[in-house]
Amino acid sequence: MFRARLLHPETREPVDDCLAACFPAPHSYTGDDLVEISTHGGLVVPAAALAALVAAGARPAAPGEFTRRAVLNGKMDLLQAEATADLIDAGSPVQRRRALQQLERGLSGRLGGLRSEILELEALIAYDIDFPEEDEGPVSETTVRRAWCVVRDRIADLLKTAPEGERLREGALLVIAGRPNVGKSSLFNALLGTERAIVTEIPGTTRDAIEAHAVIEGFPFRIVDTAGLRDSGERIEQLGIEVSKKYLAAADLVLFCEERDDPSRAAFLAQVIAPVVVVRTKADRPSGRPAVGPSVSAVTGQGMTELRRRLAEVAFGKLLALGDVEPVVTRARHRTALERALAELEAFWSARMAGVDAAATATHLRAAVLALDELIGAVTPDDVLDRVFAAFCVGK
Ligand SMILES: Nc1nc2c(ncn2[C@@H]2O[C@H](COP(=O)(O)OP(=O)(O)OP(=O)(O)O)[C@@H](O)[C@H]2O)c(=O)[nH]1
Ligand SMILES: [Mg+2]
Repeated sequence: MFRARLLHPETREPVDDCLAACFPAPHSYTGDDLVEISTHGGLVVPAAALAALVAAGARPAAPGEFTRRAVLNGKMDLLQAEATADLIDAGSPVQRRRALQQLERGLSGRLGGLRSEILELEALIAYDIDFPEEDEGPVSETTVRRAWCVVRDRIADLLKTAPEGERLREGALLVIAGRPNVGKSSLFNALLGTERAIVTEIPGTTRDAIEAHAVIEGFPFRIVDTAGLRDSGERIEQLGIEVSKKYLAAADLVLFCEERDDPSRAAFLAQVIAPVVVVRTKADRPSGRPAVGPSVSAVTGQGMTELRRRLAEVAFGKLLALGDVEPVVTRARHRTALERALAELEAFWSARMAGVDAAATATHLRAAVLALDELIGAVTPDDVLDRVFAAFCVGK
């Protein structure tokens, strides 16, 4: 790192007194020779510095270009590159911890292990390939079957983390529903910790769905407050109710609010596909019969801790049970690659059972390895790289 005077290459006019840090290859972020120039801030100086650099032959980087170069130069794999983007975008503690774990090769390591296991399985059947006429090779069928089962189950287990893993990147869509005036907006505000939605004693106050981000027990949620569900002749309210129904269809989970036993609850539950948490609202008020689910009060805060825990459990129960060490797949790209690997492993066994010769069955194992290699980024077609880095911002 040294102090330098930045001159315009043509006019030789001094542009700034700046700091330059040199990172010689291969020890830089990208693996190339890299110089980082820190100029004074403001509007004019950085723009003039950039103009001088462009005049000297530089060009602005494309979105994600630095990380893309790092991948191509073998400084990190594709999963680590995705984790870099996830770490920057993280909006909740669990997202940050997961991204960091992936950046530290948690998922890459697991996939590398699976890859070796498939290659070992291929080695086990090598004798059958070399001596197809022999009945019984030196490796028993039980050994082959056990090795196959282990790797297949491990891939299937990893795939099971995909629904909640993908939800972790997007935030779980939590839709608050119930009859008018039961306290939905009050609960929405209480979960957000700010007075975002309007609350009044008039039924039908919320006309349109309102969406906001919130962190519950460290997990990301997108919470939607909706118009209370009822048969309304009023046009705007009716439109709001239609919007509520659309959100309900897309929900990851639904928080159904009722002030007392709601006779419409059963009909409502029958229509919703997502898991539903039923809460009794306004718990600070004396009520008749005991509640079916948890009771909460948006006014006193009673029951809110239990409710938060319950919501995190319903939306992210599998991840909670896994803990922080087990790797998780968080993108559709991961899921489809693992599905391909799993399908090839299944095809391998069916072919073997059908008496297909060993050399032909081995092509399925190689295809499974290729699917994992593409996932890790060991062999990466350009269009895959394009898709991964399209989501990056400039300068990363
Ligand atoms: N005592 C008490 N009153 C509450 C509580 N939650 C909401 N209320 C009151 O109940 C009324 C309705 O609250 P909202 O949060 O607007 O209810 P809503 O379900 O959003 O109503 P709509 O938008 O009309 O469907 C307001 O007068 C609130 O002050 C609570 O926990 N305790
Ligand atoms: Mg409301």
